[in-house]
Amino acid sequence: MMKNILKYVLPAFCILFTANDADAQQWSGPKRKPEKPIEVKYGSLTPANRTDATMEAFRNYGLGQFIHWGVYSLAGNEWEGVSARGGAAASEWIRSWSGPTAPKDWKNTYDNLYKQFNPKDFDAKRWAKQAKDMGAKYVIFTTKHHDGFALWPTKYSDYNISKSPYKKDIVKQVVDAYTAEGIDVYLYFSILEWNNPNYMGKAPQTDEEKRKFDKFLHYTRNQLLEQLKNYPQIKGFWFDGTWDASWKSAYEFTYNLEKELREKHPGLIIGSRFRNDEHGSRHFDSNGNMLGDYEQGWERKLPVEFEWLEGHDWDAVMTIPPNGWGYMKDWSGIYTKTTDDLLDMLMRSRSMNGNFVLNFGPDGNGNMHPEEDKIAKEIGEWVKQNAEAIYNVRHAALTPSKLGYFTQKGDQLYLTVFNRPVNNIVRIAAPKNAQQVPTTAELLVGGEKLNLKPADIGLDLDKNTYYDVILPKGFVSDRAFVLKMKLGTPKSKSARLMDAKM
Ligand code: FHN
Repeated sequence: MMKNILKYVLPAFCILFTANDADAQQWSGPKRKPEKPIEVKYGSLTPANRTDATMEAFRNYGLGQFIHWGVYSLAGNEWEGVSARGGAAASEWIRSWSGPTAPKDWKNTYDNLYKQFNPKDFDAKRWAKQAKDMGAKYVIFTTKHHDGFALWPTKYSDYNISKSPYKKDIVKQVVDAYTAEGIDVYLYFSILEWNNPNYMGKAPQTDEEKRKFDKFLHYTRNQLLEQLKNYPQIKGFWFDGTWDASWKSAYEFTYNLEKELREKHPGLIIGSRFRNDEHGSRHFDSNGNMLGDYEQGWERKLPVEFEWLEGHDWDAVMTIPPNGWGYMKDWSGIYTKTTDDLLDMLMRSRSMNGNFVLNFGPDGNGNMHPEEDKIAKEIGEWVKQNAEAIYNVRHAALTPSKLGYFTQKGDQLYLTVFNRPVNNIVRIAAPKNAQQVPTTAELLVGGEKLNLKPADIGLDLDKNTYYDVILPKGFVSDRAFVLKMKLGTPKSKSARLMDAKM
């Protein structure tokens, strides 16, 4: 048994996790910086914190939707009643299913599945309407995942939607429907392709390997230019599968490709996952400068400290199940995030200037999982009521609250309370030297004015002053609620208290 786990199951997980392990440290603390600057020729192509309208819009999105859809959705993480759990790293990775539970000749079965791809219920307008009702301002859509199956009729590979019974261009329908709803579209594009004979994980060594990989690079370039031409409304690309040594070795090509894409499509947004510098540094070049327009490594994780972000734009992409981006028929026996969990993550992201992107994995017919439908509806109801605290807001320079998350717009301060105090007094801490402190408070929903009073609790060595907002008697809320406060100059300095003598 153990032998089988080592032989079959571990490699599948290792592909997914070692790939990301090397970069993992980037996302859980301050960024690494060399002691002395290093010469970097293939570094960032755009200024830090772009100020153009497209990037400003990105900053203000707040909430996004990710959709993983493809041939893997037909399987739903199982095949003929046998679950792929434990045998494949994630539902959209089911092609790499291995070990004792894997069906016989599985890869071959998978590679022929597209011949059954005929999603009878697919209606991009319905998805777009749902996303709009949820409050999403942008969508990231998988045009091609690691299996290489293209959901648009690409001229550069036969493994594409036009060869399936469905035939029609799915990417076009998604781009058009979401754009019509006022939702910006970003195309997810996996560089890595499992069944492309010209793709390889290792850096090409021999002339033959170099020739093949070069072909692959040009194929990738062609597909990207094709997407820009076919779908000129898109705002950006969301790249994935860029961690292999082969892609990393092509830093000159990828540098020029990024330049070309940007020239062809002014304003295009590309995250930090696309390419690396000549020293192999991904996301950030060897001097710690970001490679791309925003941090693209917050995948199923969120920053703990605002300072870790060093002022970069960023988004976090999140699954509802623990992992698994493509459709999973069976959600039993695993913890799936609740609406409250997700709203907490949304507001945590917003409090640190990030966007929160929630993933959906429709089934092979084009229907969302019923639980996803429910969550989207619940999120939408909450977001609609509390929109002011979510969109067009920035990080507030106040002492972080254990009760929830601050966001700010001009002199309006919002505290989204997730942990309601038992005494109904929401205590807000402002640094003693703060130029702006809360002066009035109300409930965002309903606008009821609340009593706000300074609370000079006189704790020695304390760097804060406090403001207590009293919740009305009988106030009930079955989800997080937002306090809206007006910021103004502090009315009086708190009395200088005598230091304790010990
Ligand atoms: O391997 C993929 C995975 O299947 C999924 O697409 C996620 C989404 O961010 N990206 C990769 C893992 O980092």
